[in-house]
Amino acid sequence: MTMTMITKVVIANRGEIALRILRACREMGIKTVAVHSTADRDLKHVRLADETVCIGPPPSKESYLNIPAVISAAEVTDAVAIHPGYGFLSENADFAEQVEKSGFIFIGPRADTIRLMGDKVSAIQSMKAAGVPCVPGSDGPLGDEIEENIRLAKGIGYPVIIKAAGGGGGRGMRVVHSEAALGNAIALTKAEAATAFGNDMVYMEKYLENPRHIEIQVLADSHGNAVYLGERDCSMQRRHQKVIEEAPAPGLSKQLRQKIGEQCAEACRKLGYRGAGTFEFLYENNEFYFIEMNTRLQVEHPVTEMITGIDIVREQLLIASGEKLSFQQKDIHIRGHAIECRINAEDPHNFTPSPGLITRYHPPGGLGIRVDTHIYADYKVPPYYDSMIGKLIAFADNREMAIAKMSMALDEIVIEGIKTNVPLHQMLVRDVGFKNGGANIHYLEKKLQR
Ligand code: MV4
Repeated sequence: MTMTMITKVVIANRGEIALRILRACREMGIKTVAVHSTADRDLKHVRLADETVCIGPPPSKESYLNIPAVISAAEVTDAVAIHPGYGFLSENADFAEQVEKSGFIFIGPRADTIRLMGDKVSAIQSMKAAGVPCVPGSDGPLGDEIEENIRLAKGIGYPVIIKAAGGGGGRGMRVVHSEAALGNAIALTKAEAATAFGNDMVYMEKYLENPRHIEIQVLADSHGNAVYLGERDCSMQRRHQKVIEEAPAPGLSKQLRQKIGEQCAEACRKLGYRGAGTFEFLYENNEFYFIEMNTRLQVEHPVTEMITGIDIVREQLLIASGEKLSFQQKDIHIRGHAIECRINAEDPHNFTPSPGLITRYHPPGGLGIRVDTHIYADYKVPPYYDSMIGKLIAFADNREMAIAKMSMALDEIVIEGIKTNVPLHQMLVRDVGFKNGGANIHYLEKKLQR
């Protein structure tokens, strides 16, 4: 494996994660190039970067998703590597491939790994073969013969769920409760998938009614070493958007953590996985069921950093430069509890976006409080992008104390000029269902209905 000193990185993202990546680079003595749209000249990381390149107009398609524009920015600045952050081009296998073909390092997994995991059918087949527990299901794409599909569903047992191979993150799925509804559901999901993803392949799984969403963070180097950094519970969500994440998952035993963690790390070794990654599971009745793998840095990575003391972005940069992991599994210790609240520029009652000028901003602070945000007083939140403007992370010895800290921080933070979901978080951290821990993926939506 070749070692390449990464001396300059293009940050192909915006907002808080671009700033997060810039900070890691700066600590390591790596020069940074901020690429930005014309709407993003005032982003904090653009001001801090060593170099900046405007890559296009506000719409993401013409800027942050414009592959030739991003790669050109690396060329004109003579950068060594490109960090894609999350969203945008981060899980685009063609982008990763073109980055490497252009002579730059893609800070992430190999392009073929991204492609393998992007197809949910091949992802599940690979994981099953590598010993990761999966949801009982079709073990491959559904064929056109309805009799065969009926037999399959009967074997799995209703309810079943039909999912698009090209979907993921909640797109392209349909729950089926009876044999009578099966044929139509498959046809509809196929038709939608063909339009949405250009791929009508669908598969079938047992539908789990009340699972939690627990994910395992892994790191793997290019020398065959892989470790797991514990899990995160991301069950507190609305319409497939996570609202609060925490680590470790309430009530998960050390033994179960070690078992599922080892299975994920071993799968990384078998697959030749490289970089940071996340195995997404549904968790029900003390059992893990793999559903998808994310091949990127995730929004909620800070809760894992807080409980392990490992800087995940720094590790991504070291792995990309060809270094071996500097620690083994036995060196990784989980300590305390971390909770993250995603702060969105949105109406806390109807969830509509609320971009505009931030007239006043006072961050909270104190021991165990971390604020990952790019906002500042007089910053104008543009209307073109995701409404998340920052993350508030609380870390303490145990969950109860982390909740108390978070509650204080939410009462202390001042963001004026725009609406934010801080009031929603204030309500949630006082909610008995949240305080008890271990709520399932439907909890928040049901609570909001009441
Ligand atoms: C499921 C499921 C129940 N059973 N699969 C939604 C997002 C995508 N990543 C997978 N999803 C689900 N797959 C089976 N077999 C329920 C969901 C699901 C969900 C999963 C994680 C987090 C939030 C969710 C909200 C609704 C449904």
